[in-house]
Amino acid sequence: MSRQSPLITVMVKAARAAGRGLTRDFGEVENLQVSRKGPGDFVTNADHRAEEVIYNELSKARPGYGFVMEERGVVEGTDKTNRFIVDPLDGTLNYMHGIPHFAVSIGHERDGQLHAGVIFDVLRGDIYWAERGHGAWLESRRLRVAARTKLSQAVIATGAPYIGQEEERHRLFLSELAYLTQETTGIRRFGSAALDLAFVAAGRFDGFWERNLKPWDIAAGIVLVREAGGMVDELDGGDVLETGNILASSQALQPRIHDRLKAAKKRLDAE
Ligand code: 2AM
Ligand code: CA
Ligand code: CA
Ligand code: CA
Repeated sequence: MSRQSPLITVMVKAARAAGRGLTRDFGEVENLQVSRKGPGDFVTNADHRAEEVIYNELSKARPGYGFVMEERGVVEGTDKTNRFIVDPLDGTLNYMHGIPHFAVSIGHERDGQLHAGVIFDVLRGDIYWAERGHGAWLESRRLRVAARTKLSQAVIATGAPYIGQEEERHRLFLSELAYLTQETTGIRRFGSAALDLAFVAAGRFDGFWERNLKPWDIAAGIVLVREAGGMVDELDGGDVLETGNILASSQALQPRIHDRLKAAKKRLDAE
């Protein structure tokens, strides 16, 4: 049973509408207007345009709902129980460089709990969606996290820190990478946290970890992974939407990856 609820239908429509603009402008990278939010943190007119389209679509279909958006920030709603968490373009750096790997991510929170998520893999045309209690889906195909139980057979995705972040963060990442490259089949770094999580839900990646992400990077993906039977945790035991330090994988692999990441941190602390 893959019938989308009215809420999911609305979220999918907004994601597709934003995707049309992103697809149209993708070939025209030389015309992009780019500005800088930090030393390695860019935003383009394509990000802003996509966010505008999503905001207009969603606020028309669900008046009163609140919003948390990467570029516009928080828009308080009159409805205090429902809120959308929006990343209009996840993978801006890929987009700017003409690398065909980026997504639209729309999460939905109800009563302070993640409730639904839609991730649109724009260039492949794939809609990933999930709603609490109704499973995770790629179009009409039910998703399950991978069944592999051995770390030695696992492909794990991650995201690296970038220019402008503290040296400590870079050192921790390199330590984590050193542990996991030695014990897994492969490590991947594709540059869109939303798609990394969608790929975990789809059983392509066996796991994904990254630190310091924002709620809009991961809200939709968390619902997808959980509804695909996987686990999502904060790396040091806190609230994952607050810290953005995320580990997602299957029930079987989660403790194994966690153990290796902890060892990597301990090793660094002991140095
Ligand atoms: P973004 O493209 O929406 O900004 C990949 O590691 C994740 O981190 C992506 O979800 C990306 O989201 C975000 N990201 C990548 N480089 C970044 C940077 N320099 N500053 C802020 N966020 C970044
Ligand atoms: Ca950004
Ligand atoms: Ca993002
Ligand atoms: Ca973004």
